[in-house]
Amino acid sequence: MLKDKMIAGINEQINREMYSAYLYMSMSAYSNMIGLKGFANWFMVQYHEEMLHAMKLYEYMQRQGGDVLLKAIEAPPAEFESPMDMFVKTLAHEQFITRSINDLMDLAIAEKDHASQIFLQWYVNEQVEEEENDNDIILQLKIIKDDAHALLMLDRELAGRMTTVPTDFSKGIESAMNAVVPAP
Ligand code: OFO
Repeated sequence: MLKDKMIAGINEQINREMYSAYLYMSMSAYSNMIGLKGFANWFMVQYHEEMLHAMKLYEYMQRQGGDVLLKAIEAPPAEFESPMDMFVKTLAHEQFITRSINDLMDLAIAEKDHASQIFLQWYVNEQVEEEENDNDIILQLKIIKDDAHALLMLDRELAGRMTTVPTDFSKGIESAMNAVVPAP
């Protein structure tokens, strides 16, 4: 059973994860538009990761008897200055999401909501990985600077990122996770 404050917080987090998906979908479209198909792939894989984040919250809420209340998703920016601009904005957004997850965890602790604390632990770990991935790519882009050849090499590398999360949630998260074939 979830308390009202936790229901409100999870509904807000569902919206933030959906915005994250929307933001990375927009960055994917922009990357395609400027000819960086590897970057476009990386952001589209990230879109799928964010949809999983939203769907896990959606399912947890329903399993706990809370009312899912979907809110309008804000429009993300459609244009960016450069690959570096996209990743700096991605990192800033992920740091915002980390703070949001930490606030939810603080609430779960204050409310003595043990089930939500265990559930949110997955997101706490996930945010460490998300920020690390963005920081790694920002460091590479700093080395690349204005070297077009090096940028295309990175683009080729990012083209290899595979979607390793489920994309069909019709039978629930667990069944979707079991259906995913692990990357070789
Ligand atoms: Fe990118 O971690 Fe969810 O939002």
